[in-house]
Amino acid sequence: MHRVARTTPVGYRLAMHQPVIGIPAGRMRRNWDFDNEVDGCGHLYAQAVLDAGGLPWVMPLTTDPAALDAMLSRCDGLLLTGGGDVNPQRYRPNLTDAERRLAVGICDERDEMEIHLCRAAWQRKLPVLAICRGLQVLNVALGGTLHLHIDGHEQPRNRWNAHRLVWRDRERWVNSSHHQALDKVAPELTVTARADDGIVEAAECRDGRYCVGVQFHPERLVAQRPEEWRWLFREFVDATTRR
Ligand SMILES: [Mn+2]
Repeated sequence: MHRVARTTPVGYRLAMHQPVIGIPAGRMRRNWDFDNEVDGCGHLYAQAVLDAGGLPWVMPLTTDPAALDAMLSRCDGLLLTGGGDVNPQRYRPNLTDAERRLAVGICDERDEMEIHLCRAAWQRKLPVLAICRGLQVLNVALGGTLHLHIDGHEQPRNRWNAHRLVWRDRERWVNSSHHQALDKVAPELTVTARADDGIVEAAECRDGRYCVGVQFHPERLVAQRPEEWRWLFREFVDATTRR
């Protein structure tokens, strides 16, 4: 795989062997084509991958393991995006009704797809960047659990400076659009950033491969403050070219 030059125009970069970054879609549930629902991902995720020199590929929802393995075999990296809650039955077997009511926006099909992709990517040592729900899915897929609800991290507006954290030896300000967070951290992951209240904001693998999860939304931060946040998607896309 070629290393992608940063200063060349997008058209030139598209002509080269760009690393393909698989982005599992969410179900949008727009009923504009009778029962033919729409699968998609937020524009800023794809834009951030393009900006970093990767070729984003939105993977439509399916739970067929053979299809998922075939899709993943075409990917150089996997980007897991934000969305609704993981069905808590996946990590908490004796769920009460009150606990069940805390979950928002469950899509079992998407859980199934993304958990399968996480485990398959892990086996293949495929680079993974997991954002918000993506970090939560990754943690559950690798054996961790989640807090069903936390206070103070669901900002009504898309503020770039909702709260601070220290990550990669620097103080940074991040946005915050989540009402769940990592509880028991999966054995393969280690916490690398927490908010001041102790909530896990970043977790990464222990063994040197590229597997990074963040609880905030860098795709929005890249759009708002590119000079501060471009490095993260570039680091991810660069890791896919080193395998
Ligand atoms: Mn937060």
